[in-house]
Amino acid sequence: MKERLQAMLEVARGAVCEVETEKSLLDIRIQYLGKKGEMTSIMKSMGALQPEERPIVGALANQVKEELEQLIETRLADIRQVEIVRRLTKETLDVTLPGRGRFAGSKHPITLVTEEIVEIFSALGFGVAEGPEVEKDFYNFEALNIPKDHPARDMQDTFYVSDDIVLRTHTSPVQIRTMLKQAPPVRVIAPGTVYRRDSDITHSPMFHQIEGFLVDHKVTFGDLKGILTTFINRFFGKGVGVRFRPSFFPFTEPSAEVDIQCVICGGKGCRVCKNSGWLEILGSGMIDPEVFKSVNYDPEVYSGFAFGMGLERVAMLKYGVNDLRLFFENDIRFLRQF
Ligand code: 2NM
Repeated sequence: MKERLQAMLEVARGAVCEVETEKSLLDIRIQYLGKKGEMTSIMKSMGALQPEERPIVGALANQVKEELEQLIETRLADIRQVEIVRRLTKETLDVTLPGRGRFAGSKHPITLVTEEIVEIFSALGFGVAEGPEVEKDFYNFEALNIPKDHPARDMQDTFYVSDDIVLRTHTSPVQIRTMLKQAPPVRVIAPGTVYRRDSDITHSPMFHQIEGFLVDHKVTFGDLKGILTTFINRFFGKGVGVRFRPSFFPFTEPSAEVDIQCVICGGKGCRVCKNSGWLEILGSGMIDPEVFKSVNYDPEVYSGFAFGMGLERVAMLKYGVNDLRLFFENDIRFLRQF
């Protein structure tokens, strides 16, 4: 029995010394000291000893058990120490490196197209003007030759704050305010938020526009075509097809809508251009003499053109966004792509 204990201790000592990992050391502990381990089985077989031998062998067994436990503890500490040294040499941390940048936010696509359009018109000599979003009926409608019974004034389309005060339905009131303050020559664009009583998958009650105008002596429809074609070539790319189509607005005469060749299908016809090959992107025209009269410009002396465009539509075409609602939901997964 004594020999068996001594022999077991020697074998275990060898195994503990050879082992390299914490995992295999713990396996050894189970093998010798576990419930079904060798130590336990030796302890159990002590019942077969002579009664006078039992205390002697029992004391030795306890001694061997303790020594075994001690061996394993020491080896475990060694293995852990070796592992720490290994990690310290292998894993390096350069504390002089600059920190990783956090996502700092990005500009909203509507902001991006606004900035780009403002940039293009600035290069063409246009200034930028802003005005109130809560506007007097006079600036929003009356001065723009939109008579009291015009469909655009219908309760359907306009948010009325009171009888005389509306949420502006376009940024044209900014042009009116500009003309009332400033004599020609004048060229200004007005970016901003506008409001209409319209809400479905393709209409938001709040959206964004840029309108612009230019007034001077002898401004012609040719000037309008030149400026707007230049703008389109710079914004959508040189060589994109442009066409001017007769239209009607109360504040311009003649009026034209401006189409570009479909940027999705290249003019072949697709779902986005409803198989026409063309996309409407601008309204425009020569400012009506009635508008000049409301701002005390002499229509016999001056002429000018004006135009307007919806920024959500332009942003959808430019960035290939197929759902208007994405601009207003402010989902970070959408916004951080710009
Ligand atoms: C458009 C289309 C055509 C326009 C006219 C004026 C003003 F005040 F000068 F008369 N501002 N904006 C205008 C003209 C706007 O948007 C579709």
